[in-house]
Amino acid sequence: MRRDSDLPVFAQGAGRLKLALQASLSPSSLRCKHPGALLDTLQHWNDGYLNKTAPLLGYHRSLAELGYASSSVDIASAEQLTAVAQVSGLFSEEGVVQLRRACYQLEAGSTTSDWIISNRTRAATESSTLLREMMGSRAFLLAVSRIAGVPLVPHPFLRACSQVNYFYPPQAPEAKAQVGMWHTDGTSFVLNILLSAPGEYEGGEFVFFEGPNELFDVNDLGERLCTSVAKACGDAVYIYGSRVFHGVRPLMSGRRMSLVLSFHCPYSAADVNKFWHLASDDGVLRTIRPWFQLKRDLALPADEQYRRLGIEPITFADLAVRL
Ligand SMILES: O=C(O)CCC(=O)C(=O)O
Ligand SMILES: [Fe+2]
Repeated sequence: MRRDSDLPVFAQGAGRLKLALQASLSPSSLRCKHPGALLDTLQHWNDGYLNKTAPLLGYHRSLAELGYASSSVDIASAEQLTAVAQVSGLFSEEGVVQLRRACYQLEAGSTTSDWIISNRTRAATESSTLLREMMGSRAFLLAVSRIAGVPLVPHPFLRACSQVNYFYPPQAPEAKAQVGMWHTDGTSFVLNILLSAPGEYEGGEFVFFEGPNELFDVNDLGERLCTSVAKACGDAVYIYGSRVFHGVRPLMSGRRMSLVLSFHCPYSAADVNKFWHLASDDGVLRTIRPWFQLKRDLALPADEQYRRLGIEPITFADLAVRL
């Protein structure tokens, strides 16, 4: 019988500080290296990999419906911003096939750690032509922006922007199960794309807390514990990651693969990423320079951010087509 507290909660406060210091001491050669072009399928992105019709949103809650009175970005209200949405049919069949291929190939560059997600390949856009071009595609960004409720660009913090997660059951009797601990993300606009089919694994449910962060108590989740119904390969769960506690249950068998993409709203310099969140992953020293670069990138005008991507700006008017 599973209990609500089966999943551990990721370290908060002083515990996270400790992780940051530990991460600072681990030699960088053992940590995630740039995996290199061998991991690249060299497949180009094609907007035909998106479905022609708008994706279907199943379960949908705004930040206001989740219990937040205000939004953390000045340009949108808590009513406008999506907190959680189940998304199906975003990609065409061929799109799912290509995404799966690209993410399988990136597994050779994955590393295992005791961080929130045990086994993953970070900065996936750096190693995959397909993912890099997809994140730069206006059609893709527009589709995600409509789900989110605000115009988006890829998150400028490269290592936080794209990640492929690989979950397996424990490989030996004593081994720890790979899980996604209960956590909130360092970024706010997050698309979690499931790239395994239902028959390929057991367990591994994406769970989330249907309430504001301040009510989250792992020992008393009650009615607010929700399990995502995203099941088919290519389905996704969009979340306002910094304000929705979520996690992935341990696997009983098989393999579960997911692609997690983070975005930023370029019309607001507000960003919830915390130095200590990033440093708990990478170590303090390795976080300092990218941190200051992030602050500079966030301060750029929206038009400039879109110009750098080489696409026409996505405006609030473009979002008017409601899904
Ligand atoms: O694998 C998933 O579906 C979600 C993982 C997650 O929450 C994360 O990478 O932050
Ligand atoms: Fe997450």
